[in-house]
Formats: sequence, C-alpha cells, structure tokens
Amino acid sequence: MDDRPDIATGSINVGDEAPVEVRCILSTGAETHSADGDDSSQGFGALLNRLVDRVQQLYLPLECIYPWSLRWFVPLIRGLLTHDDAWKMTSIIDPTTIGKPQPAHQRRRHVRSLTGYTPETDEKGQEKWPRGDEKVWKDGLRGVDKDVPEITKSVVHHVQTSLARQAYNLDEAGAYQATALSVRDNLLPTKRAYYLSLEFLMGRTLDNALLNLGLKNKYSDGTTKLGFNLEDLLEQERDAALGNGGLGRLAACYLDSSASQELPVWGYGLRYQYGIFQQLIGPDGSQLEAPDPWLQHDNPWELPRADVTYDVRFYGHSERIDGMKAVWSGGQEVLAMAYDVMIPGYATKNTNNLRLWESKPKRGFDLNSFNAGDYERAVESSNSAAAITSVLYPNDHTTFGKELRLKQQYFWTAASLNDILRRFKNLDKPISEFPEYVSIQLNDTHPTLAIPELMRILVDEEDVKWDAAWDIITRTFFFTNHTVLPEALEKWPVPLMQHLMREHSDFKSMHAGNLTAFDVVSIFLQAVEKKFPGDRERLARMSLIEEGFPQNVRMANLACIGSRKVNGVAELHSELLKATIMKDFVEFFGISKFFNVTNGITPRRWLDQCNPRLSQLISETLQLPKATFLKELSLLEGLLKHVDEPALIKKWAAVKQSNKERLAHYVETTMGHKINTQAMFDVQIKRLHEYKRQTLNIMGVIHRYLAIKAMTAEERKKVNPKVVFFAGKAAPGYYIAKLTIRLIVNVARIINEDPETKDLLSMFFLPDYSVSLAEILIPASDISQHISTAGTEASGTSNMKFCLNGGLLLGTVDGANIEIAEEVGEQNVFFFGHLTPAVEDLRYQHMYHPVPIEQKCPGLAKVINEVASGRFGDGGVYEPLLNTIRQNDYYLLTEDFDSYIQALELVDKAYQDRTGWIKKSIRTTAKMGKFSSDRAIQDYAQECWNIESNKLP
Ligand code: NBG
Repeated sequence: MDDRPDIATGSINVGDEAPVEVRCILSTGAETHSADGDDSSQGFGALLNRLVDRVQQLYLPLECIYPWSLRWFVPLIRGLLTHDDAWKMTSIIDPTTIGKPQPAHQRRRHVRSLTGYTPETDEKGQEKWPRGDEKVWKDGLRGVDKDVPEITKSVVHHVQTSLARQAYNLDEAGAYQATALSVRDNLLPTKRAYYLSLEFLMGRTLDNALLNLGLKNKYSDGTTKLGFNLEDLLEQERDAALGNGGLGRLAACYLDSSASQELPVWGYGLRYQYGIFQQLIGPDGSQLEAPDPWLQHDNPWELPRADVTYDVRFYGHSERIDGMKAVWSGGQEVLAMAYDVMIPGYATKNTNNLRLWESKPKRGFDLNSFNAGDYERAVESSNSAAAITSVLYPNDHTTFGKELRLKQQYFWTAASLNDILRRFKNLDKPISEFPEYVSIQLNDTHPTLAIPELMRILVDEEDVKWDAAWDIITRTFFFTNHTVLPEALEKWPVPLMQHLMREHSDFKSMHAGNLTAFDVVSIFLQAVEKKFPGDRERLARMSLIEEGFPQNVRMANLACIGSRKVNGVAELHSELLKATIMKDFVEFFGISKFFNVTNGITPRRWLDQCNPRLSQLISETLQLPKATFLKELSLLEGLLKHVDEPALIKKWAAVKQSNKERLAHYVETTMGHKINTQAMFDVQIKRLHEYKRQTLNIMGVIHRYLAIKAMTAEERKKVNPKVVFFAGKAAPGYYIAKLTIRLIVNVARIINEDPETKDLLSMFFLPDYSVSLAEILIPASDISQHISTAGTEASGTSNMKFCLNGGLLLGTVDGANIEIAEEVGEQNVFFFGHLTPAVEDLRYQHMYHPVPIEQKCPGLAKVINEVASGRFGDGGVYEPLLNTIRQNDYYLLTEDFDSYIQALELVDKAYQDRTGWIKKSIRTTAKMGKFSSDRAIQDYAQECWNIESNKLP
C-alpha cells in the first residue's frame, strides 16, 4: 500500500433512503488503507475486520444489507470518528469537491431495480462489484441456500406450504413450481411489518443493549479498569418515557421480541420532547406534575436522520381536478424528520429499527415579519410546527377533542405512510402488490387516520381506482384493541377533522365523480343496509359517524372496517370485544375477522435484566445457559422437577430476600424510611384509574389497620407483618384518580408513624413510577394486586412480570389473570370477586334498586366513615371519592370488598408457611412460558403479517 491517504468514494444508503454521495479518506497514522481496495494484503484484511467489527459494535446487521445499500456506512464513520482513537479518520468529506461535478468513474448511477439500484458497469459493459469483496458480500447475503440439505428442505417446505401437496401426489410440474419458489426466496426482498404506536415506553437502553449483545461482563470489567462502576453508569440514563402505561410498554416488549427473533418489524412513533410528566407529591399529599425533559442531554441511542424528511400538510383547501383526484394545498406545511433508534435483538446480530418523527418548521421563520420587526409573528409558525411533537398526552378521556392531539396523530401517520410507501417503491412492484410486502399493525385506534390517509395517497397520488385502493387498504392494516371501556374509545368531532384535514373530511354522501377517502362511510353503510335491510338502529350503531352536536367520528369503527383482522389482548377481552363493541361487526363480517393475541412480556428485560440473580439460579437449576431459556421461555417448566428440593427452596428464598433489600434500600435512600424486609411485600403498580381499583386496596389497608388497632398485644403477635407499596400516575385531568393518590399518601403518613402498628403494617406511595422503578419493585414482590372490576382490564400485562419473577398474584377473574391461573393452577393464585357476566346486572341493581352501603357492606362502610371523619386528615377533601362508592358504585367495590378481605386473609395464611409459599413461587415462575412476548409476536407474524424470520448465520 502506498502512504497516500486513500479516498473511499461511494453512495451511502443508510436504511434504504435516497443515496448520498460521499468521499472519505481513511488513515491510521502512517499506515493508510483503501476502503475499496481489492488486494488482500494484511492492511486491507485488517481494514475489513475493523469495518466488520465496527458494524457489529454498532449492532448493525451486515447480513441484511444489499451490496448496493451501505446501510452501515454513516454510523460506521461516526463510530470511527467519535469512539476510536487508534483508528483516526482524517476527513470524511473533501470540502473542495462539494457542489462540483465529480469525475465519471466516481459517480454512481442509480437505476431502479428489484432491490432499489442496479450495479454500475465498466467500459466493457461488465458489471462492477460496487464495493468490497464480492465473495464476502455474497456469502453474507441472507437466505442464499448453499448446502444441499438447506436446498432440499426449502423445496419440500414449498411443496408442503405453497402448493399444499405431498410426496405422493407431486408431479414434475409441481416439483418445478416448488423448486422455482425456493430459488425465488433467494431473490425476493422480504415482507416487512410496521408497528404503529403513539407510545413506546422503552425505559433505559444501556443495560438492555449490553445484555442483548452479551457484553455486560466485559463492559463491567472495562469500566472498572477506567475507574467507574458500570451499575452507577447505568443509573445515569434517563428513562425514555414515551408512553403512559401498558399499551406503550407492550409496544417496547414487541420490538425486543421482533428483533430477537429476527423478524422484520419496524416501529413508528413520535419523538416527544417531553415524555410522560414527572410526578411529584406535594405537601398535602397530592400529585403534582412537572415536565419530563428527557432530551436535556444528548440521547446516544438515536440517530438523527436529516436526510429522511417528509412534508405534512394541515388545514388549507382541497380541489377535485377530474372528478376523482383531489389536490390539497395551502394551509400549514410542516416537516417530519426521522430519528432512528436501534433495537438490538437478544443473542443475534439482528437489529431492528424504531423510527420516531419530530416536527419541524418547513421554513425557518417568516422573514418578512422579521424584517418588519415583528419578531413574535416571525417565529409563530415555527413554534406551532415544533409544538406538534412537543409533548406526550397523558392518557385521559379529556384528550379527545384536543386539536393538537389530532394533529399529532395525522402528522405521525402521514409521515410513516410516506416512508413506507417510498420503501415499497424501491422494489419497483405494482402498487396492487403493496399488501404482499407491507403489513401495518394499528396499536389501538390512535393510528387509525392511516386508513383514510393511505386511501388519499392511493387515489389522489397513485391513480388507483377507489375500489382497488380499498382492497389494498383492507389487506394491509390490522387492528389491536386495548380496551372495551366505552369512555376510552376514541371519537373525534367532525368539525375539528374538517378544519384540520381538508382532504379527509368531506363527509358529504357519495355521488358519482365526487368520492373522498371518507366516502367509505356511505359505501360501507350501503353494504350493511343490503345485508340487514331496514335495520336502522344497526346502521346507526355501525356508522363511522355518531350523530349529535357535534357529530363525532368513531375511530374504533373505522379501524375495524379498514383492517383485515381485529384482535383483543387476552382471551376474555377478545371474547368481550366480539360480544360488545364489535358485536354488529362480527355479524356483518363473520367471526374469522376477529381473534385473540394474549399479550406478552420480554423475559430479557423482565427476568434477566431486572432480576439477574434469579435468572442465574434458574440457569444453574436447569443446567441451561441463560440464552436458551430466555429465548424459549417454556423451558422454565423444567423447574417443576426441582420444586421440592430444599437447596433450591433456600436459594430461591435468598434471591427474593436480596431483591426485597434492594427495594428497601431504594426507599430508604429516596424517601428516608427504613423498611422491615422480613415482612411480606405487597405491591400494586399501575396507572391510577377507578376501574383498576386502587381504592379497593387502600380501603383494605385501612381495614387492616383498624383491625390491628383493635387487637390485644397477644393477638398482634399472630399478625403477618406486611409492607404495602403503591406506585402509578394519574392523568392530570382525572380528579378522582388524583384524590385516590392523596388518600394513599395521607393514610401512609398516619400508619407509618403509629408506634402501635408500624412494625406490622406500613405503606408507601413511591412517586414517579417508571419502567426503571418497576424493575426494582417487581422482583421484590411477594404478592401483587390486579384487582380490576371483572371485565374492565383488557389484559393487565404487569401481572405476567410479577409472576415471572416468582411473585404470587391476588386478583379478580379478569384480563390475563385468568390465563395465568390456567397455567399455574388455581391453587397458586388468590382469586376473589364477582365474575364478568354478573357485572351488568349488579350495575343495574345499583342504579335502580340501590341499597345503603351500611346494609350492603358494613365492613367497607366503617372504613369510609373513618376516612370521612377526618382520621387521615380533612375528611371533607375525600368526599367526592367516597361518594363514588356510596352512590352508584359503578366499579362495584361494595360488591367485592368482603371477598377481597377474605382473599387477603388467605394470602396471610399461605405466607405463614414459608416453604409452601416458596414452592408456589417456583411453580408460578415455571409456568410463565406462554407469556413471553416472543410467543405473542409469533402469533402476530403468523396470523396477521405473514412474515418470517430472517435467520442470520
Ligand atoms: C391497556 C389495558 C391493559 C393492557 C394494555 C396493553 C390501554 C388503552 N389499554 O389492560 O388497559 O394490558 O393496554 O394491552 O392503555
């Protein structure tokens, strides 16, 4: 090699975006290597290794790159520049060449082809390999069947699955088909699924990334050598709290499972400047909210993609030009800019992507106003553009009708669809094949505007006929519902939509030559009318428009009719979905459109990361490497064989004890309270909501307190000491939920200070609940509470996390509790309360034949009277909360309180037999295999998306 700096030129194509020409000079001190050299000298080999190393360090998948798409190049250069002193890059772009035409041999010619771009040819017309060693690239290409067994397996697979035939009836024509299909697999780009979620509650990344890459120990050693403790460094990271609760955390678990199983799934969301608010507790015990400036410091986990931007339009006007197509113009145009967050799979080189959009002003500011000295006006439009992604809305029914929230939804779906469409177009396939390459999962109704938006794009921009466009839509989208609570179903006022999205909101009934995306309303209703002639009530129920002043668009109805399949998130919930809010749709479309995917959790974060000692103990007991059962969670069942072994019982108890001490340490350092770690730890952590019934829990604690107070000293000796933990945020506008927090905090203040009882009962409300706090609380719990009114909690996914960590479950027969009990056996859970079918009738009785609470439930009445009398601070403050129970009692506390107290007694009794308890704990963990999000994501991949793993060697 000569000692001139070599210049590497080429097109950089990160992801599969429009290519950018780049020239770079690479050198290491005196030694210099050419990135596109073709000799196999040591220098070049070393370079290649460095490149591959760097790619791997950045966990970018070499194998899934087409040679024409140097996805890794930019991060690679960034990596070399910023992290590696020994490997110095003298320059990345030669500034003197910017803007000048480049010599022909350096310019890449990009022509559309199947994979996006065709190779360049040399003077003789021979194809030039664009970069690097052709063999290395080709070996690395995904899915190239090299060995005979692989090939035969693939052909037989096609005989069986594509042709549905067998060896007995396969003729030559069939064999040809199967062989051709097998060969085609090596040529075709794979289908991708897109998970559209307005929330991704990722938590921290560093620990998770180290575990997934298998590098935690090495980094721990490394940082120690540098004088830092890795655990302390992990604490430096702020949670990415871009979600409210279960729905957002589920999305994060699904990304982990997709990446870990090498499934091509991308997430699309919003990059909120401020995530879910920070919760503080004021002097009077109330929740106070502060902004969560999580981006205050640089976020190392995201790659800003200034090269990936789209225009999104709001307001303005729309004109039809030829009866079909419309041109939408004027109004406000903002820019959506992508930020990519890499999602490393566990024990695989595969990395998926989460693309988050940020809104930016399209033009800096209004220069005319600026020049005229009107500075406020000059920045007005840029401020309003930036506001779109400024804040995550706390989950709250009052968000419906908020213009900014609707703007967020449209901004996000429009940008994501543009991106998906552009990627599809690189394949050069006819648009009718869109659903063969793209599946889009709608995580709740929030992204439903993607349906009319894709219609608009197809009809107005892609010249697709209306019927054909609708056919594409209904083969592309899939919809997951996360709640059947009527008040939580999204509805948007028609006038607001009309104002914001001109092109989508022409709700006039259809007449020839004036079709709009929302004419789906009338076309759909015509079909319903045909099937159920004269059934006007049915038509009114199924319409996308709810009549009233103003009219509202029912997003769940739109999501349902625009999707190929609709699912609930646990067995009971999916059944309820079909029986209640989707009943008419089941009768219209047929049952096969509706199905269930019980939620899941990633065992990487929710076992190995949050409870490394338990994960280690399981590994030793099963004599399996962690990676084996963390990827195949049903292997935990192997623990059952060992459940009676005293050594395991002892070690299991020791792990729980150390986790309890870790939590106690957290409480001591953050709140200044010492905790008795020998006591039973009882945990309820979730968003504050009446249906989740934190109120039932706090009433139960007060009941226990009063009971202990009434005991003799002798009786108190028999009491099972207990520490109760609460954590969770209430939506700022949810008055009753906030009042519940205030009551919990004030009751805690009294009982924690009561010398008579404090050793037997104490209680803590841990402020600012987050993923990271859950990671401390969950492994420490002996028992956790999931006590919603039957039929209201769709799944309640944290129940799975507790059980995986050997915490037992106290709950109602609701959501995924039911399936957990099916798995672990009813003798290992504590169930109480009325069942779902009884709820409607009970509510009817409460409404029309109310019985005073003193008569109905004296135990609860006593507790309520104590609160009202001011035992825990000004009783008057809590009247509105107490009245929700005294009057009407929609969430049925008076119906379930007695059986709840009985269940708590059973828990106490069971806990006194510590060995028996630990055995229940081991059995519970052992049966959690079903609840891995790997299983759930496979359900989606097979039932909906029709995608397969891109197995990497
Ligand atoms: C929540 C349900 C939970 C469920 C999660 C995830 C919403 C709208 N729904 O029961 O209340 O576990 O979704 O599916 O956040």
